[in-house]
Amino acid sequence: MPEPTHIPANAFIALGSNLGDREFAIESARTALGRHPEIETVRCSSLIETDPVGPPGQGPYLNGVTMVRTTLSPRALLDAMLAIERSLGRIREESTERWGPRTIDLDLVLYSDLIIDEPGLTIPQQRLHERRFVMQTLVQIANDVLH
Ligand code: PH2
Ligand code: MG
Ligand code: MG
Repeated sequence: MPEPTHIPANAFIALGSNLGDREFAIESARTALGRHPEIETVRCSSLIETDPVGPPGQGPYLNGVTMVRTTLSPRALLDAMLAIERSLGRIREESTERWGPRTIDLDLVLYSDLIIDEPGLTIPQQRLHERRFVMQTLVQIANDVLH
């Protein structure tokens, strides 16, 4: 039996890339999200170039945020996002370094007004308000959301 369908929820997904064709990676991830039968794209921010936060010696990121409406649970949405990262060639070991460079990164930053703190799943995203590289594009499409 598939997981039961949930009441539709709004969620915000942050996308980032600083390796290879960054724009292609992010646009491909957005396309894959929208193609998922239980995910509907509501709004997309622009993509902006941001200075890397993390270890030195890595290139600038391209960052953006997508708002979706989904009947997936937070955990099932996260699993779908990780599957998209893998399908786009992200190798988790490409950087054993924390906050090292990555071909594509999808982070679940907000899911409805839920607060979740489980292994691998923290919503709202940790220190979201401090991450300018997320906030700068989140505010473009989340004008009615309070964190
Ligand atoms: N993601 C990180 C670490 N550092 N820096 C920028 N500018 N943009 C990111 O998306 C980013 C980062 C961890 O995922
Ligand atoms: Mg990230
Ligand atoms: Mg991530």
